[in-house]
Amino acid sequence: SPTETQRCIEFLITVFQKQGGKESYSYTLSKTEFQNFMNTELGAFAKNQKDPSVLDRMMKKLDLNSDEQLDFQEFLNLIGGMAVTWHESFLEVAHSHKQ
Ligand SMILES: [Ca+2]
Repeated sequence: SPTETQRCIEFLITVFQKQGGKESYSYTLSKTEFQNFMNTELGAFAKNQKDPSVLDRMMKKLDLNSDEQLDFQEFLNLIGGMAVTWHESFLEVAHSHKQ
């Protein structure tokens, strides 16, 4: 049976394909699909952004080849970036508890 890590990778692929399949290109996220993904899957993050152009700017930054679609690699940069941010905030919390 798959390990937790394998399941986690598989899950990311499923989430990406499910979201990406809503418009014509199955294996990329359009701007609408990206916004939809952020609002449904990362709603807490999206709600904290008072400025609605934040998601626009994020999309532009993530779309490395500027084709206005996020492919799986570009999507993983988003997940990776969030993981690093969350990891750092865990470290900060752990650190502040020590003092
Ligand atoms: Ca792209």
